[in-house]
Amino acid sequence: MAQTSFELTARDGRARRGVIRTPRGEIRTPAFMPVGTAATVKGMMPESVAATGADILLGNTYHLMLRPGAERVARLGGLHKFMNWEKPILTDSGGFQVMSLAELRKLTEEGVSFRSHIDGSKHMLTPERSMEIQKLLGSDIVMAFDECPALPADRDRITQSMRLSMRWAARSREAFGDRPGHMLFGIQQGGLEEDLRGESAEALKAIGFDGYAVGGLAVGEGQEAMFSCLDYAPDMLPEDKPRYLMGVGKPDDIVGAVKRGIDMMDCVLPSRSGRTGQAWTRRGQVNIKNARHADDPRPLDENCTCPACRGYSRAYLHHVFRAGEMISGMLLTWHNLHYYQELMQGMRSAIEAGDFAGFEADFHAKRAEGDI
Ligand code: PRF
Ligand code: ZN
Repeated sequence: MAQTSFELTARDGRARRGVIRTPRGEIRTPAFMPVGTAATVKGMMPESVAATGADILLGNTYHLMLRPGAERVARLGGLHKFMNWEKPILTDSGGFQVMSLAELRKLTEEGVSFRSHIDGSKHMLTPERSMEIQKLLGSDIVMAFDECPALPADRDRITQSMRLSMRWAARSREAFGDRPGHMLFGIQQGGLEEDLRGESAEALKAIGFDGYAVGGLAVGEGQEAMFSCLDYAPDMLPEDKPRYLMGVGKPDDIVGAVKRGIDMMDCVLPSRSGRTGQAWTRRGQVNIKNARHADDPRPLDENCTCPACRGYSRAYLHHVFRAGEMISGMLLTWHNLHYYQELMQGMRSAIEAGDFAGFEADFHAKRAEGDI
């Protein structure tokens, strides 16, 4: 019997409400996955991440293979045990991070060789090695190994890169094998070219995956271009499988993506911006560094039930940020992740109620009012 499944429970327009079932728990979709790159969501205890409402975390092949090493994590009982997170984990396959972080990269048909950004040591990632690492980590949702060109890129470059990614997708599928309880997702590429997105979708469907990601977006093209692509790209993928938009995004990107049929997303934004003094609220972005908060006894958002908003004033959050105290990043990250999860819950409820349009209108109206 298959130990994983995806069920769609409601739809409203192109927006979808569903559930992914895995042996480690259910993932309510649309889902936002906090990023736990180095076996931690920076500044958060795993139980706190769970308390924000997250059903699943994202981990990274690239970072974990370099430090502490996939074989070591496996010897220590796998990533879930290592980081004390028992719910599902999705791992990215590494190619994207190699291209943005590693040094002396060399791309061939076989894979990509590179030097570590940490200590300069030499490594090679191939579809086969990426599948092996993700298995050693014990990832529940494994991503196919792909290449993602930065945009803008010329059509020829995007075509060659997409076709290479599709050959790697077939090798990923072959190397992954049959692993009950674990899912393998393919990644659509093709830049902003509709026909290439279509060719990529057909190649992936012919191979057959448990879920399908839209890759290659949010790489410098801007929101309008990304939405134009999302007007057609998700519909090229199988209806009955989860669709994951990789590396997205700001709250308004997320709402626009869900409206266009996306079921899963991840982004470092809520956690990273928490550490740089940026908070996200229903009224938009708040920069806690700003001097206007220094005497403000009110919480970041009086309607928010997170620990940062229940227990602390803007004045305090401003002070601890200015003073460089660790609690600053902890509280703002908690608030931001709580806000993101509340946004997802709001969309899930709106889809169930058949009122995604009403949700979207409220979302934009509240932001237009601006911070109090
Ligand atoms: N491929 C992989 N990881 C990714 C991307 C991709 O295209 C993106 C693009 N936004 C983020 N993370 N494997
Ligand atoms: Zn809050």
